[in-house]
Amino acid sequence: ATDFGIEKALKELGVKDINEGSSTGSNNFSNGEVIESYSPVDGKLIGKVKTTTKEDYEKVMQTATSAFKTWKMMPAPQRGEIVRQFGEKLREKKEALGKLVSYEMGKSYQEGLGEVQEMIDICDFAVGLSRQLHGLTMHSERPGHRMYEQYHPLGVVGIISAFNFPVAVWSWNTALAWVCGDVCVWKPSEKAPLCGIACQNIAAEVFKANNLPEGISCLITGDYRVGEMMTKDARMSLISATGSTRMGKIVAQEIAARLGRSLLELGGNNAIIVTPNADIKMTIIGAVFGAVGTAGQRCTSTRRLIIHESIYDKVKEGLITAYKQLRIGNPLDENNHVGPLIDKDAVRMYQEALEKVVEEGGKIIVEGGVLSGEGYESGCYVKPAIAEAQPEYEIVQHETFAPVLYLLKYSGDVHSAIEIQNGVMQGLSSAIMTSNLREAEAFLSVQGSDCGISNVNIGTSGAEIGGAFGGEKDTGGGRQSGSDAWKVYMRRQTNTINYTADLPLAQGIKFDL
Ligand code: UN1
Repeated sequence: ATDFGIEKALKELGVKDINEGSSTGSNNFSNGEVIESYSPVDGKLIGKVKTTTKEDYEKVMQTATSAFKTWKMMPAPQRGEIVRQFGEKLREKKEALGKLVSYEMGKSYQEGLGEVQEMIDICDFAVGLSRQLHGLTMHSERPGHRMYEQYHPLGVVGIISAFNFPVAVWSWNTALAWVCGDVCVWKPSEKAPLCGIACQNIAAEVFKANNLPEGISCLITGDYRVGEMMTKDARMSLISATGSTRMGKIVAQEIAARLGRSLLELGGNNAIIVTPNADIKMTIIGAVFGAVGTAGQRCTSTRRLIIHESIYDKVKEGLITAYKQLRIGNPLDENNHVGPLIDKDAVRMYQEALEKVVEEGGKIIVEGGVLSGEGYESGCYVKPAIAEAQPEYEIVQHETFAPVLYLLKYSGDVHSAIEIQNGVMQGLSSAIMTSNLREAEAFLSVQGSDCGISNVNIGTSGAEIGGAFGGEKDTGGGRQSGSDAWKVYMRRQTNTINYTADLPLAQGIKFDL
């Protein structure tokens, strides 16, 4: 049996001989308990990593704060040049890193490559941005005065990321933060620590080649206890956290208690509205990729299909046929569409969701189940399932991080569908399938979708890095990646300069001495 080039990739990324949890890059401060990283692909142990203790954390923060002193003084376009080099390194390591992502996290190799491509793209974006960290110039109400604003580096940015995008989410934050002049301390998911080490190694190489302190990028490892060291630490100027709503609520409160700044990108409960004017073929492809891609473990995964009654049966039949063609198995084998879930806990939550929907009165139309036998030894492979349900079911209101799709029927016009779509606590991604202009525009209008991402004739997942990524309500309100998301990584300063010999006061206030 082939190992799909895994050994070679691990070696290339410097994560081959990680035992008893040694390296977190050359910037290695982790001396705590050992966490083991098992691959959901074949159940094998990939490596052991030590977690960060309180003392280790202090050292990391000293390294980071001292690196900030150097880094913030470098002109932004020069910082952009470093990020350009980092992007080049990622191009060299794309196959290896894509493979590690696939092996440690379980998404398909194609999607692993796609994730590294998102890293490369955000680097390109950040390089351009490094010459465009613009502020505005305003007209002062006072004669002989000039008023403008500028953006300064913020400080240490803490990044807490989830297992499902174990490398890309870090890069969206870090590439922007770096050109903005910040240094980063990253806590990758304890479920994918080797991806973190691989990225740190790549970044360290670039900093070293440029005689810059590696503390510009720091890695810490562990679970929520390490996360708590970050959230409670006033030296963390910003914490960007991606993960569950449950985690986000805890993190947000801890940061708010010290009036810190947070950027949250949390759960979704994403829906596609399928109107009578939808292109059915396109709908099926978009819905199936959205629901089963990454085994339903994207925060943008399609969870709900809101289908008009007039085409309901047609869409349902199309989905059943498509699901029959899905090949589930080793994600490194490019013949397979669906890989494993991240671990057995995830499998249990998937099973519970299927039980719950039936309990609530739903009807399973594509049977789920856990796969066993040859190729499925890890116990993490499950069959993507579809259930017919009602919008108000508790389980439908809830984000289950697995390939479970709920079909909901609507009657009436597009506004009834929008009401169902908005009738959940989450507000990340949404889509409508229609070739009718009125329906499409209504969906995007003020009466339309309440999500951070709203698409027409595209599924809910697979957003490009150029747009701002994130959503409203329980999704946390933060925006990462493109557009002007960079502003949260900087501090804004308003400057007013008086170039006359008089001192007129604003608002025309008289104050004569
Ligand atoms: C996530 O699942 O945390 O839009 C991010 C997408 C990807 C990012 C998902 N570009 O599906």
